[in-house]
Amino acid sequence: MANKYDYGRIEEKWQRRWAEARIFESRRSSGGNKYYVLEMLPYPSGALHMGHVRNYSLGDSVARYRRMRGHDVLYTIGWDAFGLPAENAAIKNQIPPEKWTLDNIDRMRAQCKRMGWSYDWTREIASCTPEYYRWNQWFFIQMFKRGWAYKKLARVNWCEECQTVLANEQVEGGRCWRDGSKVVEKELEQWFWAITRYAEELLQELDRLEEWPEKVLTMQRNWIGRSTGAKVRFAIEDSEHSIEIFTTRLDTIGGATFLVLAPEHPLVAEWSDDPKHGAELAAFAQEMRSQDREARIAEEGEKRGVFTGRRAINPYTGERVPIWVANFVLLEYGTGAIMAVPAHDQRDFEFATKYDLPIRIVVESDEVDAHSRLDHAVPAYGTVINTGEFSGLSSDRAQQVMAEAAGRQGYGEAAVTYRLRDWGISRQRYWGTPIPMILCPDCGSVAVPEKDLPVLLPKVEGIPEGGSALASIPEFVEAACPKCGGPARRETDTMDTFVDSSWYFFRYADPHNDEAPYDPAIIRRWFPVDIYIGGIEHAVLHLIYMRFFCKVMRDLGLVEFDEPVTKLFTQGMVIKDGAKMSKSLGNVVSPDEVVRDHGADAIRLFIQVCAPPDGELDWNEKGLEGCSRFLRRLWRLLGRWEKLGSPDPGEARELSDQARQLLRKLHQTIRKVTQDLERMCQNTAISALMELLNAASAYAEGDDCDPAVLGLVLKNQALLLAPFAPHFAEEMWQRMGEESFISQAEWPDYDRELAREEEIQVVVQVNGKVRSKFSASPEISGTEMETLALEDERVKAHTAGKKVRKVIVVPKKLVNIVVGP
Ligand code: ANZ
Ligand code: ZN
Repeated sequence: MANKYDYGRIEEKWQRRWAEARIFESRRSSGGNKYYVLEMLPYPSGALHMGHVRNYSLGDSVARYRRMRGHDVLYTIGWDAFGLPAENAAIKNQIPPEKWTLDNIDRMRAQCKRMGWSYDWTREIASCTPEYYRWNQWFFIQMFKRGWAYKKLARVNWCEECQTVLANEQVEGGRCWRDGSKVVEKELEQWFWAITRYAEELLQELDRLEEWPEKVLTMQRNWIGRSTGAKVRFAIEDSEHSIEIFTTRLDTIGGATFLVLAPEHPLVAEWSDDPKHGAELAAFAQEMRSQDREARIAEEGEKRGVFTGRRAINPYTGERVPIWVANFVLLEYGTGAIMAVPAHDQRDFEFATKYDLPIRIVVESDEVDAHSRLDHAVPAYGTVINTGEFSGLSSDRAQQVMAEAAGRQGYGEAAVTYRLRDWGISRQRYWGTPIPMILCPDCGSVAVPEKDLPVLLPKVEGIPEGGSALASIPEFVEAACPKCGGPARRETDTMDTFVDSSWYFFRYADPHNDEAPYDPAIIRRWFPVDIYIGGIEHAVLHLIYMRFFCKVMRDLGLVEFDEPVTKLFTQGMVIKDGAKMSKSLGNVVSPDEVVRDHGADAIRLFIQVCAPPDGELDWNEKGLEGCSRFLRRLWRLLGRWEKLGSPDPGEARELSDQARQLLRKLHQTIRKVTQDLERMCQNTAISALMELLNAASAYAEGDDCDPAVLGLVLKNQALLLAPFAPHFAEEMWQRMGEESFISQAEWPDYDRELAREEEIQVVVQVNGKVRSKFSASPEISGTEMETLALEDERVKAHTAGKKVRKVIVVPKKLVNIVVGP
């Protein structure tokens, strides 16, 4: 007798049945509606954490709901399986990274299955398999052929702790995003992908991502960092060189009292053998190289610099101005050199004050005129002064006219710059995708022929501490040049693992293709992704790379769309006792234990009901216990209905008042859960189901209980619960006599009439005295209320012959008519 709610047995039973019947394997029937639910793929660290449980429970509720709505759903999972932790574990315990990773995947796969998430397991992928990473290599070669992958000597962010290069995106406040240790600069030959080719498009299309959170769009806009202005070349006195500067305020160039180069600017190195200033220049450049970049450019940071001994000529005014080198100018931005306008730029002002350089006002505004004494810079726009023929123009107009003049004379032009840099993808690590290039002493960099892909990552037993493991494997390094056949060396760097996560969801659609990354015809059927659920921490890293990759694919002729994801949903963090749940803080709650003590359905319900999905979730045992209790109560109510003889739910007798009220509650609940799922408010949807249980329990206890009505409510309760607590719902469904899976049942419709509140009572006053009442539908509008009130016979008796001065309507409650002579 199924008396007690035995979640362990029930969950195991339905997971087995789903797998046997293979009901979650995606098939795309022609003509059907598709729905692609995507979640950020996990890193296989060895165990699921609550952040995963939250992310994937939300995704699963959407996938299950969509299937019940009749969509062909694509929903699966993969593993972001390359990366440093595997290597660190290998160094520590001498386990091969591959074994460590695959074992972790096995453990986490079992955890996922125990949660009952409805993945199509035939599509599971792991990025560390040659079947997957060979396509990373293939994409690399396609880009190389077109010049979109290129090698250059680059000053890179180097993490001593990880012994590797980090992309700009992976440096947070001058520190490594992974271990928080300080990042230093180093010069190395690196491979780059030309993401800046797409800077403008990546920026413009943000406006079309209407279903992405504004916060993410803003972060991407700032990351891309578009600035419009001009480039101007200043000739250097007694030299054939010139210095090109970038400015957003060409209108202020008359006030440029000196130029400033970044310490890494090529001219600085060139001038370091100058007998008078060279030593000082070299020392300063050297010191800057080892300094924290963030600190160097911080607004409030100390401005420091040295004079080069050289001068340049302002092409607009002919003025000779000194050239300095300073910490606050960065090589990578603009042109790596600026004109300093201390009167109108605060950093320049501080620098000029410190080194006693001239400050000249060249823009008059409400705040300054030509004679003001400045104690800070005034960046306001206004009217240009002290600038020859351009004096008298507005700032805006001056910028335009001056750029045109520069173009005509050939010393400058209007220009746009971006903060976005090309994506450095080389990593000096073992556990990643080998870059498919061969370096030949005669032919240079030669791509591995496509027929020789994949370039397999050689198996290793352990990992040597520091440096690149691949470089120390001669069988890997030594290769014949594909062009001339001569002896050559294989590239020993591997790719940034963000490459793997840039396109995995394309592979999900066609995961076993061994002739191409995917069949474009299959992509056409499933794309774009309808909803992508994951953490906000990926707002600029992964979510820009993934958009970039889609554009590359488009330009390779593989896909026809520009953007891969229609709706982005960022779920909030899971915290405990006010802090992020994390191993290092020791406040982790293990999903395994919760599943053991409460069941998968209870934890899934709890993690969705206890906070709005996009807000922070504070873990608490009480709420979890509440969800268990809810399931046990529903279980008992089902038992009661069975005791009443399990009458066919359809066969209701004449409806009593209580029955009508309960049915109204049911239809309101169907409406609410449906609407809430559409707008990702799982929390309020589940609360509504809890309320429905309260109403149904009260009804069942009344003398007037019609078991057929109760049955009807319970059946719908099961359907509505199926996206959140699917095992429980299946069991209920079966006990109520259904033979097919509830997971494949149709989502219930609500009846508008039935869902409507009973009529409301409207009070009508004339000059503040109650004169009448009438009943109306709860949907009545204010104007309808007014009309009905004025037409009411009893009201007319009090308004006849008088003038209506004013009508005050309190929606759904009251109309007060003010009359006078
Ligand atoms: C003169 C000037 C006058 C400037 C003025 C600003 C205000 P955004 O808006 O961020 O693009 N700049 C240019 N390249 C730089 C570099 N490599 N390192 C540090 N600063 C650099 O900023 C553009 C402005 O930042 C440029 O316009 C330049 O200073 C400075 F009243 O030129 B401006
Ligand atoms: Zn060669």
